Amino acid sequence: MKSRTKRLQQQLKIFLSLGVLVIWVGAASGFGTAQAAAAQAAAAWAAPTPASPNGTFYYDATNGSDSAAGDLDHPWKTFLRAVAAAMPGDTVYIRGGVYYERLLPLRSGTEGSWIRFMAYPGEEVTLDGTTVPVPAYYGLVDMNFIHYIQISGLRVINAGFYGIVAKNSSFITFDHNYTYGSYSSGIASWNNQNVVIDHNEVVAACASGLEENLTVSNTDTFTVSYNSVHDVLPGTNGQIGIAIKDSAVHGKIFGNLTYNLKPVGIYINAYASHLYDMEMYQNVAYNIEEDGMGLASEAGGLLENIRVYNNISYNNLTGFWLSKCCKTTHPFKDIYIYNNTFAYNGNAVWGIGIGVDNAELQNLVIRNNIVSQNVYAQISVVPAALAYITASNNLTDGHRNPLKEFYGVGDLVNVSPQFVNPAARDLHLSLTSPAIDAGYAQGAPLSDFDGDLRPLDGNGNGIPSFDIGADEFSLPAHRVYLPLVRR
Ligand SMILES: [Ca+2]
Ligand SMILES: [Ca+2]
Repeated sequence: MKSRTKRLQQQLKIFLSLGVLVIWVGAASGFGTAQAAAAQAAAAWAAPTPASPNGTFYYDATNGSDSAAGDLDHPWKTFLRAVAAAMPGDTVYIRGGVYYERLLPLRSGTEGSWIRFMAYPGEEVTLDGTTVPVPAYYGLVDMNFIHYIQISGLRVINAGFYGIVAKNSSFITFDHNYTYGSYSSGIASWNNQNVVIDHNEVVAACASGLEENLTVSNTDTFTVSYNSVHDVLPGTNGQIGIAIKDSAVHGKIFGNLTYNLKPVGIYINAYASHLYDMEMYQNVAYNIEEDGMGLASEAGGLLENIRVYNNISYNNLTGFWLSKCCKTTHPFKDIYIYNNTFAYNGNAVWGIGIGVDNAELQNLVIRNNIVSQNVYAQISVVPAALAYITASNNLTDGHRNPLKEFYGVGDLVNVSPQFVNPAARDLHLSLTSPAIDAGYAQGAPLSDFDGDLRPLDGNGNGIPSFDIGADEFSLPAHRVYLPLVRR
């Protein structure tokens, strides 16, 4: 907290030197007042702003003027001005430059007429929070009870709390944004519906340790896709990479990359609520000091119907951890772990591919996974959990001790998966891998980590069969002699 206070003092100092305090007196004084300031500003500008037809574009630039026309040749200066003017269907293009201002969308779009705040194509737009006070649990980019909004292509750095956040909102898209050095989450969704968080990069977030780098809490129907969440601000511990938590329901988490973090790469945690219907696939976690990926019910909520497939987790302490943290009850129901590759996890003395530490289970299925060369054990299960697990057709490699290892029905035991280049962590299958065509068909995913369709005939016997692991091997393209067509 000491450094935080110091930083705020520093912020205030720079802030005063810029002589822009007038606008922000309200914002600095407490919760919600920034929104009020925006509303006030909107009211002040209401008279000269005609209702705009859908598709009208406004431009905003650091060298603009709020009394200009707001078009490409006469851009406005502040977000406040653009926010006040933007009507459903409008796009606010923000020109390249550095902005020391919060972006607080004020008006909702409508279905089919979203309001979009976007970086002007090809230009670098930075919102720098260094001198901008943000109240605790608010964002540098923040919307509350707002609907049909897209925030796209912005760089949001040094935010005093969240970088980009939506609360109590619906139909919100955050895409192609970059956040760096936020005090708490880089991107967060709280109490929303229909949220898309796609192709963002969240770097060095959660300097404070509060919340997670990318947080989705109490959100109904969402996609978290192709985000890259990585690294810790020097001198801090950072936090979990991607957390889906509380009563999050109907979610898809796919194509994300998490690395160089401390607690967990991707974490689905019911906490005290009923969290259900999640699909988690084609994600990668590596260089995480604790769990690459994990499930939890930290305060007794039911974690239900979680489908985990085609993920790759390596060079972490554990590949995938089913946690019994943190209270006496932590119920899991209908958890499906199919066709993942968990390899090379562990430090000098300990590390597990799949760890089932939670015995409060109804129906856990572990099938078609490659679990290879993890330091302490490949698949390890606490004895009380054994009765609730269906397991088969996994390939485990590098057994340490029979007492530590769990075996499913028909598992390939202690054989090498023959990865293409394990030293470089290319964990695709090579031509002679025993994982090829050795998977269990029922319930297996119909595509693989790369998006290749499954099942393919990988051994040349003419029968398409599912492989074990995240990769479905395709035979090298046969030389195909096309008939010569003469015209
Ligand atoms: Ca196959
Ligand atoms: Ca493949």
